[in-house]
Amino acid sequence: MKRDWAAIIAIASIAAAGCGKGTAELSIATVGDTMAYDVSSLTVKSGQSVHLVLTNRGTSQVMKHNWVLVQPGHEADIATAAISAGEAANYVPRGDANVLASTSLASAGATSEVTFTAPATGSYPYICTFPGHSATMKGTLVVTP
Ligand SMILES: [Cu+2]
Repeated sequence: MKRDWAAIIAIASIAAAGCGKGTAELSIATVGDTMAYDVSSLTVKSGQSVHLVLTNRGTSQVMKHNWVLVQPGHEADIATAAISAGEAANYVPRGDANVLASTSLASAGATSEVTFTAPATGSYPYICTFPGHSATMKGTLVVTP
């Protein structure tokens, strides 16, 4: 019986670890009420499951933030498309292939989160697509092999 439990635990451990990469738990926050993230670079492994939590540390009730991972070179066009998408869509152009992952909008003092699979090895920009924020509210997700 003891041996059976050991086998079950071993199998469960392997399942939890997936292909040995596990889930990357990432946290990012706003710098108070400024249009900036507190982290300008995040690193994960390609194919890894990523769980990112965005915390809005601001107090302004009119300024919300999100976290949008985009294909390199598409920061500007996604930011423009986001305005057309509007607040009801969390300022995320749904169905746009250049959006790789996105959280919903986080109001002051709140969090929003997303779980996604890390893309191929490379460097991917992340931006806040709340109107006017993407020029300064940005960073890079580095995906390693
Ligand atoms: Cu923002």
